[in-house]
Amino acid sequence: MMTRAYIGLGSNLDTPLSQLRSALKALAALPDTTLVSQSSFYASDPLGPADQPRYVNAVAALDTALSPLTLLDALQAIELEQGRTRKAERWGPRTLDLDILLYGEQQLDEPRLRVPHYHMHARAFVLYPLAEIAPQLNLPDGRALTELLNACPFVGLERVTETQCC
Ligand code: ROI
Repeated sequence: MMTRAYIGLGSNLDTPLSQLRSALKALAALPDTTLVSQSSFYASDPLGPADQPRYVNAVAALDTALSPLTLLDALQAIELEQGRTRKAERWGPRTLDLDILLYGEQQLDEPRLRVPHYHMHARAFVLYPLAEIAPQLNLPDGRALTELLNACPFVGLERVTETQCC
């Protein structure tokens, strides 16, 4: 059985756009998984500590037979392969962040994994790329993505292409 999962991608170190491109290739190569679609890339100022580079974000849709925790393990392995190190600083810069935003209609609250992702409801750099690939989406709690977008202005987001970006 395949489940549609949405993955948030983010990077603000070591040429973020190429980090995201490599990560999308790695997602497409996951076992028992199909990369269904990917959003454009969006640049934005860091949320959290301001003394770090701008981020590039995107969202990907996967159809996967991996369980949520197996998928999480696979995403963390990709982060590590792309040079991510876990630093003490909370909300510090990173080469690659891969978050499970949604996993089908499931709501999970486990020590390692909370789904829907706990901050996605209010983050423009998650909601706008997600809306690009899944405009009709409803969250497991019944809220429509469009409703969340109405409460979250497109402020500070910039759609980027290869030539414009870091
Ligand atoms: N800020 C932006 N703009 N994009 C991110 O992906 C992002 N990720 C984070 C924090 C540090 C909260 N800020 C971010 O983890």
